[in-house]
Amino acid sequence: MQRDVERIRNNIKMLKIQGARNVAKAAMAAMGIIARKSKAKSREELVNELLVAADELASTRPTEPMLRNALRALFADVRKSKGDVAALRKLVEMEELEYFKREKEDGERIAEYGGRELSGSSVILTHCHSSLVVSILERANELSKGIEVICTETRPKFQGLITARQLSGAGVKVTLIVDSAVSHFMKDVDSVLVGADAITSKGDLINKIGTCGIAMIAHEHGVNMYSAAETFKFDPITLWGGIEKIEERSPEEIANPKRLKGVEIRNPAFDVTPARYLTAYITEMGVVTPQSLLNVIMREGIEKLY
Ligand code: RUB
Repeated sequence: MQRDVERIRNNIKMLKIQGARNVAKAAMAAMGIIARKSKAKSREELVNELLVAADELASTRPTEPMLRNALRALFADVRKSKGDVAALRKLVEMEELEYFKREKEDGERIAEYGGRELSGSSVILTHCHSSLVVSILERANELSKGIEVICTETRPKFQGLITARQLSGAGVKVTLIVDSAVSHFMKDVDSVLVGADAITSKGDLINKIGTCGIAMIAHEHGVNMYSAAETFKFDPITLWGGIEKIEERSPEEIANPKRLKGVEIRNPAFDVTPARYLTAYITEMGVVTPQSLLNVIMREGIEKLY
């Protein structure tokens, strides 16, 4: 069991599991593994094992509120529950299943809303790899006479190649470009669509490094800028002025520091795009402007985020 959970944790850290949704799903799967395989003899012992693992998983990617929200929602129900260790095992397994079911349904809804919203765009630019973006673009391709997608390669870890491969495999026309070519191609683009790692109470978007620059270029060209995101990407700490922490990854992902003596290498994984550069979030509740997203989340019940 320990090894399974450690494997999940390392795969998240090494980006073998990447993208906010996949990371949150992997963490919930780890909770399920513990519930099924732990040798804990009492409820307290099992809660403790779950908490230690959840803490370690949550620290793997600091800029992932979806991961934290999923774990927080699980522990809120654990706290409310009664019964012995066997009852707790069942509860955690059920929570895992429910999480997967809801995540799938939300994803399908977002693919449909997004597909319809973007089916009028012939050329769409995307950045990095988002599972939601891929399913929206596949749906838009089905609904229209065929779209063309421009994918950035997404330095330093080249997640854009995953997007390019998946879309091309699904029969979408794909062009791959280097990140710095975005401005050159923007005149041919109808819409930009990216994923989301976190959304703040002001409607600002935190996504893969480079997103903000792309949004500013899109704005300059009058091109629509969308982000696909479940409302579970909303970070409640930002309601009280908490600032989303931006993950800084190893310099080795960029260059070998030994060959660049005296040079500081910085490698932030994400950046913040102000709400004013975004046309709308494509969520499971519909296509919502960044300025009204918080109202929509509040109306639907913010308590699910605790
Ligand atoms: C991935 C990234 C994605 C979001 C959304 O960054 O920025 O746009 O996580 O993905 P990394 P999804 O590769 O560093 O994890 O829509 O699948 O949740």
